Amino acid sequence: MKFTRMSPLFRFIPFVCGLFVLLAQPAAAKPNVLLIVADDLNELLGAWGHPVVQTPHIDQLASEGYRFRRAYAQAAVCGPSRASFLTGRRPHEVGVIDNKARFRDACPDLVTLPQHFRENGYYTATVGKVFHHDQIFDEPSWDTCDPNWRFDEFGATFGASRDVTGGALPWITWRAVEEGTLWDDWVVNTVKVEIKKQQEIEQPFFLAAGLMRPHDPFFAPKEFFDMYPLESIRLPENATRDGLPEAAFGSFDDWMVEIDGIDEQGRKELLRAWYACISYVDSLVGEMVAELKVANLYEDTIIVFMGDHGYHNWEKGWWGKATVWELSSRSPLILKVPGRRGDADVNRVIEFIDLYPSLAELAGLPDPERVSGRSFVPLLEDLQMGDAQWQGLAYTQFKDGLYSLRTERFRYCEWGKGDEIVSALYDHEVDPAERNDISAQPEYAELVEQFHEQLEAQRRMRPAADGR
Ligand SMILES: [Ca+2]
Repeated sequence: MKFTRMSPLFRFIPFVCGLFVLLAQPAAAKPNVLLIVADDLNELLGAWGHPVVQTPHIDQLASEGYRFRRAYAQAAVCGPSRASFLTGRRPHEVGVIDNKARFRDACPDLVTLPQHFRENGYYTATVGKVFHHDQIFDEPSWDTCDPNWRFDEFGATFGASRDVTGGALPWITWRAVEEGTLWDDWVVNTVKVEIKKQQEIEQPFFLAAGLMRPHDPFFAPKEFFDMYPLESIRLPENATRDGLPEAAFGSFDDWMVEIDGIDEQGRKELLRAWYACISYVDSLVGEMVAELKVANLYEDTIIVFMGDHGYHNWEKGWWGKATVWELSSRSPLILKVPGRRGDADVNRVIEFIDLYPSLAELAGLPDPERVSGRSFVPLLEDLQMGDAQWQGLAYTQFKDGLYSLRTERFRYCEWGKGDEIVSALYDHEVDPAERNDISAQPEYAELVEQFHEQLEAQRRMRPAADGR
């Protein structure tokens, strides 16, 4: 397990910047930051009230921090969501609306969330998938990155498994593997080494850990499958596409045919594997938090635990992400802040891009420049804050064809392009499952027009011409 350092010269620059900042300010202890991003994580968590899935470590962390009940990703797929919340800008603003684009191509000189901490005296390190795949090691962002992570599981020692589409969609495979043989185990072991190292480093740290689960393939150690006997698995209600527009599922026609063909047994096996993957993630979160406590750093560290977008587990007849409904757009966010209350729900609508200015404020850093998110710290100080002080509004998109916005009460969706756009409006006060489209009702015509204009403005966004 080799941890690769950057060149000494490269490390010297932030050190000098950090020294300047330390000299320029009165000495005040800065909190450390541990950012844990789980891939495709949805709300099947004990702390979110799920009756079956066991997540004791995440629940404990949530009980010591804030649970954001309505936090929304700006894109319903990995790369654009991460490029967005790690820069504080919307997908079109950083030129990343699919998993292939790179934000440095459109905005070579922007300052990312970890980079802002680094430029203000923090030591920054990343392990696993935090930025998307080939952007994992974004040089301006990190002092340290281990380059060995790969998006595969070739090292796993396999046990029982099944590809429930018979080879048609190899990603829809579950496996019960031998303990300690997955990449996420490597991520956590590497994070532990980093945490131990912090005891010797004077600077505060910003440490980011990217876990691969519950993302497909649905591999987890056998012990987590054993927690959920197959006969106890119940498929969700609302598991049909009846009455929903085809356009809402984007360009997944081929996948849809195969996914529709999975029988009830296969559906239950996949849901069981999802439960196992989330409980596995929970155990890894527990390991990292425990290591912080052993290192006597827990009390001084802001901990963020989040997904990168949500996921459908058969709801609306879909197994996957990349819709712009509630289930793909919303993802759990837990925030533990030293010296602030715990066991609190934040119920207002926030966007993931709000995280960047919020963490900067909580750490006492200068406000970041050009971010489109806004600090949610005022919400932490007044959990009952009303509409006059906080107008909840969240945008989510998939590529350039699926867009939606969420207010405190409504979700409005547009699918398709130009004259082909299909739209829907859902009232969450009476329709949290988003089944009853009310967009054609005359009393909502004005609202629909307003929401349409807001989505048009989203479509028109582009990166700044100066590359910053
Ligand atoms: Ca993801």
